Amino acid sequence: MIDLYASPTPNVLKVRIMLEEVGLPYRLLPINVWKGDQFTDAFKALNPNSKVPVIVDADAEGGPCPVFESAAILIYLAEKTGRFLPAAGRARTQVLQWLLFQAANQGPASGQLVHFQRYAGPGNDYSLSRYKTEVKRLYDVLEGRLSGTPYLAGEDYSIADMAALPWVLLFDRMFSEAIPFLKLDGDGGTALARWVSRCRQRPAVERAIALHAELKSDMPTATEDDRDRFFGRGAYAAR
Ligand SMILES: N[C@@H](CCC(=O)N[C@@H](CS)C(=O)NCC(=O)O)C(=O)O
Repeated sequence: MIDLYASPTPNVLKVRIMLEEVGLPYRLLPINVWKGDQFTDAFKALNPNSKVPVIVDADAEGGPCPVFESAAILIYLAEKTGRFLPAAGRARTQVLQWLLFQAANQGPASGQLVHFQRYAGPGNDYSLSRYKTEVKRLYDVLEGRLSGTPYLAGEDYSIADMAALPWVLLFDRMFSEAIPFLKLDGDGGTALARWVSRCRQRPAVERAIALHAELKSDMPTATEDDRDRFFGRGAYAAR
């Protein structure tokens, strides 16, 4: 059994897609990041960086194995099951390259765009523009790649696709009215939109998306102090 420490967020959805794809039994343990569950000693023993997702694989060789960072979790599950990551050679390098592109670029820039578009409020135009521009640049990189191959790593669907898909879906749903380039315009449109449709034809992807949508955000019940702690501002800002 795998325990998945979770909140209703894109980084967790990546792992859920993989778990649904490979069919390993798992159980969800909700973490209320707005109330600070991620800062407890028990959680920090699993992830000293205080973020979800985290998994604990109870059936790992040598005893229960905790893994944090969504890309590391995807690699762990791929190696455990022998699926969605070739064992060696160029094909493996391609998957790891696009997986790390996601983890080092699309993920962080998208997180900052959410922050400045949704939470930071007035007076942050420079930062909003900076992250919008960076996400647009990354969309162009994805568009260029997917114009030439059906999936990010080439001919085959892989953990790199599972990593990149959730942010693209979230942005289409959440911000495409305010930021038009984030809109997915269906089968006739961009290579990115066609890739999304291709991924969504997989029953495991649709299942994971539907299950994940049942997880409700704790944000509406967060107090101003909870928000300050979460964003590292006010009394929680570094001095
Ligand atoms: N690079 C990390 C990012 C994880 C991350 O940012 N998780 C967010 C939710 S999507 C979180 O736990 N935030 C809590 C916090 O920042 O205190 C990964 O890919 O796993």
